[in-house]
Amino acid sequence: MELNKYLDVAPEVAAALAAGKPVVALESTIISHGMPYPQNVETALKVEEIIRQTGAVPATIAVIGGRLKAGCSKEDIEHLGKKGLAVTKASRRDLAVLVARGEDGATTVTTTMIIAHMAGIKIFATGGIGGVHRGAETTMDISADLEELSHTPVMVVCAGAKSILDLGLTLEYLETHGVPVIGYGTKELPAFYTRKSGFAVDYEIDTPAELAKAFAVQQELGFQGGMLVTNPIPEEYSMDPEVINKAINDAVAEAKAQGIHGKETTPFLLAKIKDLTGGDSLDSNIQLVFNNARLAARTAMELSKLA
Ligand code: PSU
Ligand code: MN
Repeated sequence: MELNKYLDVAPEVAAALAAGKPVVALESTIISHGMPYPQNVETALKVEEIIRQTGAVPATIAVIGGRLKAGCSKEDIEHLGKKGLAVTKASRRDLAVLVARGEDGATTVTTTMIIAHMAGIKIFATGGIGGVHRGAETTMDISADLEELSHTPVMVVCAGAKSILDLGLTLEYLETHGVPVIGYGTKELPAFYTRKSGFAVDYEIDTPAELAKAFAVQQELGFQGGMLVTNPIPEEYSMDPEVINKAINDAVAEAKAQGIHGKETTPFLLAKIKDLTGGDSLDSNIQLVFNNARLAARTAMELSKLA
């Protein structure tokens, strides 16, 4: 495949892809905007280590000095984590200008999928995806992540979505756009901090081999879209639903009162929830990312056997 002239694939990632070995993409908004320094850097490096230990090659994705990176160095990750909120949160509409100007960007689920696909990476692990926000019937605030899932062929392994979103409308949107929503070992959509949401997923799948098979068939059918795998947070790290739901409701009310909108909404809500739960939510967040990285790596290994 001819690679995009703005893309740098790290040597280790390029070698793995050329040899048909498993590779797992990781996003960088979670580093710059999702967690405080230094836990963000520690977590990002640990996630890479977990993927390696499982048997795949990690590729943290970001925009550094206007270059699209499929595979960040340790220094890149340290840079993104230290610079934090000063790194532009980069969605699809931001990429061209950031590259043209030679700037940095922290990639969301959307842009991580885009760059992963450019590089030839098929599986991506993260924490939570964006979705249809509560009140979207008036604000029209719907994450570009859903649109990307509808037309970019990358499997996204996440812990569901936070109920800062309207989970029911998020599922409706994904249905309309033809994105399969899979529960890993569950029939219920997990709600990030908790294993349950009250909403059903489309299919329960119980093994990485079956996940890989479903994704391979989707590609062989010539479908261009992605697949969303929702992996419940391990029981021991899941939060008390009452505590977390109160924090989420308070955060949503505060965002409304302060008139927060646009791309600031999600980072504002995430930071507020962390304040309100005194850091307990950060610990859960870190653990669920580890759990998703493991599943993504195991699935990438199964997928590489099918190719
Ligand atoms: N939801 C989370 N954690 C996150 C994000 C969303 O629970 O870190 C980040 C991801 O990078 C996601 C982005 O792609 O926020 C979505 O932002 P928006 O809602 O502005 O599209
Ligand atoms: Mn939005």
